[in-house]
Amino acid sequence: EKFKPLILSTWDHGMPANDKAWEVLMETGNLVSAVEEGVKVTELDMDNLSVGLQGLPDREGIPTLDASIMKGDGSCGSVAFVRQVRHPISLARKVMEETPHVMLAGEGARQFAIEQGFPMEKEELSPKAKELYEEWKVESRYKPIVNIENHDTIGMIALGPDGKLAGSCTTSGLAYKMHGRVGDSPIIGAGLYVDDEVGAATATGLGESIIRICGSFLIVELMRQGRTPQEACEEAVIRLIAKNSKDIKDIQAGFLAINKEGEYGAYAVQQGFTYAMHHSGGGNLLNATYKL
Ligand code: SD4
Repeated sequence: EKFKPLILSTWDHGMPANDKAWEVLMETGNLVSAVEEGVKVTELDMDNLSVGLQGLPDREGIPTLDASIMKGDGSCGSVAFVRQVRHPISLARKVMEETPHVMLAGEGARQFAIEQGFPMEKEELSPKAKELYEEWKVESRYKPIVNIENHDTIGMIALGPDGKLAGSCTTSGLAYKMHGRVGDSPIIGAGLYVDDEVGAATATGLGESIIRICGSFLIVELMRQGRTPQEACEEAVIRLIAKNSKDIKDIQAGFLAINKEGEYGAYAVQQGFTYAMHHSGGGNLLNATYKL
């Protein structure tokens, strides 16, 4: 099956995000704006506890955000460990378009946001995040758990009508992470990679396990060598399991890929990874196949 244009996003919240991205693509023809506006829907979704400032905080009770955006010509931008910014994906786009750099982190990213006129939000937990954080503090034990709220990053990849590609990825990262921890989502090649010559890939799940294998770059390179998107995602999961074998029962990670012909694939370590697809026939939610 091939679709062009085609948009894929991680998890159930990918549905409304894809709807928005599709609308922007149809109205403006701008693929980067489509993937930015699409995931901004999730950054504002108060029910999502893994994306945006409403997400679960780090151990100190502070929400810190990671995001990246990339075009198939190699342009990219990202922000990591940024505070008080409602739309880190838009800040990542500013890094891509307005600076000579690819990545800004922490206080420097926040200063750049102020300079660019982004409003600074109060550093307050959302009611739901506050409640869960207070519960967590009782034992303060950090253990990644498969497929619950702390795995809900949105990664979006899109193929435009002209065969060009773009992607975006945004997250509040793992719940109760150490202060300063950065995941895969803002790391170009880990959480997101896009190359117009080949295709695009994005990741969700335990960032450490994804960074270890340069997951999204790996998938694009496998597709370059002739694998289908599905085969490339499966190979990446096998590699991820091999490099993270000791704790694998507690790890979830999932990948999405599109090639420039409009074929797509999805695969996860464990059961439960859903993803949203949108093409000219409309949108639907699918269950990824999995290895364990
Ligand atoms: C991270 N990959 O920071 C992100 C978390 C995630 O769905 O995907 N949640 O490790």
